[in-house]
Amino acid sequence: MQTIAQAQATIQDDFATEVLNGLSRRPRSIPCRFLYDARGSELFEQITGLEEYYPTRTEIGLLERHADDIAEMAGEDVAIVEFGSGSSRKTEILIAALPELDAYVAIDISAAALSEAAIRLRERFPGLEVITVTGDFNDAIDLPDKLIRTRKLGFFPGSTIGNLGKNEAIGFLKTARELLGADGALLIGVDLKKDESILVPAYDDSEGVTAAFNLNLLTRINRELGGTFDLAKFAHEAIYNAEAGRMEIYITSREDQEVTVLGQPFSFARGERIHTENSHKYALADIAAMAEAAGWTHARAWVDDNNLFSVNMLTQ
Ligand code: AVJ
Repeated sequence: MQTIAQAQATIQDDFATEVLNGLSRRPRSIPCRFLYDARGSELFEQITGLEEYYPTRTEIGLLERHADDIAEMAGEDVAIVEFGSGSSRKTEILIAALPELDAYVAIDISAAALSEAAIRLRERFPGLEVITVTGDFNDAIDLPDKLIRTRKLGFFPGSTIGNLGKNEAIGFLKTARELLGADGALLIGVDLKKDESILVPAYDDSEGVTAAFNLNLLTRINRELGGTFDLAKFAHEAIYNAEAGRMEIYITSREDQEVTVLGQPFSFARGERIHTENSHKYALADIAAMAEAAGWTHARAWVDDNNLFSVNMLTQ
């Protein structure tokens, strides 16, 4: 067993290693999971309420509209296992629709988000067993032994799968399939391909919340790794890469400059970028193909009237 202090030191170490490696390679890139410190998670919550950011409200609309269908496919005496649960707001819709729910397992990298959500859910659903697991859902996860025989419905909303590359996404779907077991299912929200005129503002909003979310990574590096980034000298950039079918998020240097992190110098030319996130967009046929490549059956997809977003039920 690790102590909390040891676990925190490991996490810190991982951040230091990833940032130093990420700033040293070309093109520069830092894994997007580091965007979600306490402030980053708060800013992401704000993003989900933005007019330009259609995914959250569209997915919530789909879950509400089709809750009964979803519940029927899920069946009774099932446990929900959520990958990257965040605020668990969407899960509340599912839990309310699944009266015979055995347990809810919430997995997230933010301990703060987990405990806040657990308190709220235990209050709203007093009979429900809420189990929190702090960790990266891409890593191996140990479910409590008592859930071994319980049928499991995985829940992976928000198009978080879009952060992964296509092969990584298939890898995740395979791992989830093993964790959820032979009688498990997976309910997964996936953002759909659409016109750039909708996509770009969704990742570069007029209020600058997404910019603050992205640039907060530099604030985190300054605080946790003794970085010297001047935020005024960097800009948020969001572009659609049509060939790769994804939004790409960057932090771009506004001028030639030098920055140090953990005492190590890094020089930036004007216009030089740090790649901080990918958000892949898929057609329904791509989703079915990825699911099948991972051994799942693409049993059903629910899509809104504007074809913005999809909620998909994968079964064995
Ligand atoms: C949490 C990965 C689904 O890609 O839409 C939103 C993250 N980044 N705005 C997304 C995000 C900038 C979001 N995901």
